[in-house]
Amino acid sequence: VPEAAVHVAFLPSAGMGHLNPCLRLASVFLRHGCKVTLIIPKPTFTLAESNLISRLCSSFPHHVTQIDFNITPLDPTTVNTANDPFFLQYETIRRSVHLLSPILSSLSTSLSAIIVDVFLISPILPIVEKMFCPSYIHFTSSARMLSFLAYASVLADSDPAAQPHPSTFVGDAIHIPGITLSIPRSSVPPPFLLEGINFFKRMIMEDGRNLKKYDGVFINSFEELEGEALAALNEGKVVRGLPSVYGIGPLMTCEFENVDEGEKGCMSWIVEWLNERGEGSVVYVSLGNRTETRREQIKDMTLGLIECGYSFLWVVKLTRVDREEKEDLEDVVGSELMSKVREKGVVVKDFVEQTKILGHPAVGGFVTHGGWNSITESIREGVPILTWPQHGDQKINAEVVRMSGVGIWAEEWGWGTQKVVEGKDIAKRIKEMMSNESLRVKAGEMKEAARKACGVGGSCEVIIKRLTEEWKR
Ligand code: BUP
Repeated sequence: VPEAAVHVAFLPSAGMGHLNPCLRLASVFLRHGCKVTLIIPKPTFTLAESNLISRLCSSFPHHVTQIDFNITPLDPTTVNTANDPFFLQYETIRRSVHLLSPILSSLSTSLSAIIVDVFLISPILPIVEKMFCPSYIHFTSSARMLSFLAYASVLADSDPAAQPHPSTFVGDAIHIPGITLSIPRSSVPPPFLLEGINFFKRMIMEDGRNLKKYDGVFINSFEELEGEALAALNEGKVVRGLPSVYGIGPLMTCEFENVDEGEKGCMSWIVEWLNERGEGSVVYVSLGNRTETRREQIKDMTLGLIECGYSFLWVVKLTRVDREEKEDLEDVVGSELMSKVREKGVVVKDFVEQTKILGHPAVGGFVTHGGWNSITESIREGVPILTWPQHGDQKINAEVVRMSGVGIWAEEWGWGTQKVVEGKDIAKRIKEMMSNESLRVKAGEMKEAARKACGVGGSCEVIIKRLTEEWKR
């Protein structure tokens, strides 16, 4: 195997929402003939993550090297992470970055570039600044969210007294220069508005500023979807001095993501079940990888799905971390309701191959929490979207869905973690998504634009070719 001229290192953080796009981006570089080194925080957090990493490494044995980054466990009681195991993992990785110094300095001279996950912007900066190669951030959310991150720290700097209390400078809405629709206070990620310092708030404050010290930002978005935000970021309207923001999306699902026949688990019968359904007749429901659906909501969700009248495939999470999943849906909703569920739909608790489901012709709509990967995966397949934000950046992403015309946002439901939405309201919104012809047309058009952007000669290829040529010099 000839030695590749360009060698790129990737440092992801935790959770499939970060790992999936990181490995897809790594695959883009592999397709362009680069060599890739993955620096993986160990132990990996979920089973889904470790399986995915193994599959990428075994698919490209000569071009991908994996280096373990052994993180030091933190005492959870010493960290303010709002009891979120994912936040605890992020914080653990952030506090372990000093252990990367020897690894990165030994790699430094052989690397053409290093691409670091958004959650590590500030902690890793002093280390990457000493390296001999350019460093980039991989931003795993929308360009609209990146504008928020970049601009919130400017707002905070303009009123240093208010820094510990962003509530005072957020006001009713954040008006970001160059972005037509402002971000209402109700869409701001909730931890940002809490009193006192927390993981998320600190990240926004510090990282927004430190972003400028990197050589660029990779983002899973594209012109037709978020042209205004991408232009505002790149033209210095949002914040002056930001590095280039490279819209290399929508990232494609890759061959290495295919699960081996023997490990397919529920996917084999899900595909068989979908094969028997009419085109565009099934609602796919998944509120993400990091969000367990609250007990109080599960019953109404079940009622809503039964009442909507469509067939449905519901991926339900009863606990946050997959290793802890023990109960069945029947234990939660009872056998009577469960028999009604079985008449119209299927419910699974396992990790599914989501992009395969979204790409199946039977799927006609997607009820999603609004994780940015889920949104872009749905867009790539032309599947209309109903967003039900649960936390974090998801309301900001939901606005992108609504503005682009490819889906709707049940804004009146608020955050999924706040109140119980009644079954009849869920059924009403699902019917609206499934029967709205203009959504379907717009989703089809956006699918075409997405395919062009990531196809031969598209924006992703143009950017990657340009950068890899620059790195060779
Ligand atoms: Br659940 C689930 N199968 O069963 P998001 C998720 N995924 O392939 P998140 C599966 O995980 P954050 C499943 O396709 C997407 O690539 C899905 O990322 C995949 O949301 C990823 O959509 C999930 O960005 O992350 O994980 O909640 O909250 O950080 O946005």
